[in-house]
Amino acid sequence: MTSRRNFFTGAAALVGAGLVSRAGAASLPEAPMMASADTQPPLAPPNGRPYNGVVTLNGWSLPWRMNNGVKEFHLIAEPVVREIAPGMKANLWGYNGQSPGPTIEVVEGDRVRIFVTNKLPEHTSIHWHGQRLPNGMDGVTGLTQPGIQPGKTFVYEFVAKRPGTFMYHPHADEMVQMAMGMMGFWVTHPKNPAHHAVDRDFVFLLNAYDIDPGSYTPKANTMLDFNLWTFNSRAFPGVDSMNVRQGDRVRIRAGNLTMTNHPIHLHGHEFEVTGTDGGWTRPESRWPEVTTDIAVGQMRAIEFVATDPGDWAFHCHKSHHTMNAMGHEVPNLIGIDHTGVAEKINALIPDYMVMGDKGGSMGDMEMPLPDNTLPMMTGQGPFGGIEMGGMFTTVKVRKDQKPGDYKDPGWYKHPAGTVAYEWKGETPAPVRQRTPARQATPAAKSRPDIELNVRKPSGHSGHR
Ligand SMILES: [Cu+2]
Repeated sequence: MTSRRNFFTGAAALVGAGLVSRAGAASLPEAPMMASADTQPPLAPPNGRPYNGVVTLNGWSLPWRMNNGVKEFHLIAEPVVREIAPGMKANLWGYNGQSPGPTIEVVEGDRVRIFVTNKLPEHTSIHWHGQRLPNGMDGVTGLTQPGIQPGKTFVYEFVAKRPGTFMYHPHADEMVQMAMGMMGFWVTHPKNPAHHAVDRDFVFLLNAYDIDPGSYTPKANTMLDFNLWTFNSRAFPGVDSMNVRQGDRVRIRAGNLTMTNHPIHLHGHEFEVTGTDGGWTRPESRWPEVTTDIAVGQMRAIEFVATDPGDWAFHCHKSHHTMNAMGHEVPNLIGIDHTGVAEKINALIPDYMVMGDKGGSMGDMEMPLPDNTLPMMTGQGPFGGIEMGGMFTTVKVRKDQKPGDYKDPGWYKHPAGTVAYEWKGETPAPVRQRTPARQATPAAKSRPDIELNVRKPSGHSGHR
């Protein structure tokens, strides 16, 4: 690990929260660092105007200092080591010790000054995705500013005019820098904290990496064939659960900085899309859904009332995005008798397993893995293997979760009689539909059972 800082083990994960240093306001603000990939509690604003803080899934919010009424932040662009899930670390590029970088939270109307120090081996910039700002603060290398060269610090300054959901990322060698994990979340809270108030407000970015099993560094030129699909650069079971109190109004905001769309699906509740990249949606424009597609470069805020206790799955509905590192050249052998094939392959490759003739279920199988990779489908639940990884987590709704408490309450304890159970009686063969006698032909009669008769339409009169 080349650039890993030495943190005091056991000390608070957050190092150097940003107060005005003794050197005075003329100096750079401190750049707090985060040593942990755990979800941090919301950052209570120590100064400035009040707001209801967000919780970044497996992330944190960046402290600031006030300098003559200006909120000053300091981002360090640098190589980091990110734990993708227990058992796998990746050499990424990020900000202030983690990838994605810290969430930046400001209030509508705040004057914001962000110092960006570049500790990468190549130039960078930061684009403040979605913001209204002076053109020269937009962060597009070559178009609105020169690149920030290694070792240099640039200053961005603008008024956060529009409340809503934003992201930040480089506009400099962006294929490489975003493939390496350079991105972060930004929330501009409304001036009046009562506007759009919710009980829990979770944020995360959708991202993807292509890291060969056993290696540590993403392949930067991959366009579609990623093998790690992540929420905030974490793959399930490394993604924390979102823990809420029954009856809470819950908002979840996600921004998509991958190169494909993600239909994000919530179990057990309907939600409405209350915010997009461009701001809050008008209440009369909303409709209920259980899945919303988030296209590339988009942000969505969904809201629902957590009425029903339980451990509710929350995941991307593309099944390949709820898997971890895998090869895609795996033939589908369902229904094919491959007795003997595995033995022959085992003679060449010990411990090889063939995708099953009864389906692919591997949740409870253990195939030896190279170091530093994750099994394809791994998470363990209270009833066994969850058989998913990647873009998957849970919303845990509990009656006794205290307001403001984000701790994981453990697995849901189901009331008696509310869990699907095994039928222990007789299981007779299914009754199939008989061909009606008036349609029966001698040929049909010779077949034992016919499940379906299809009558084809004649002519095209209906197609005008
Ligand atoms: Cu997806």
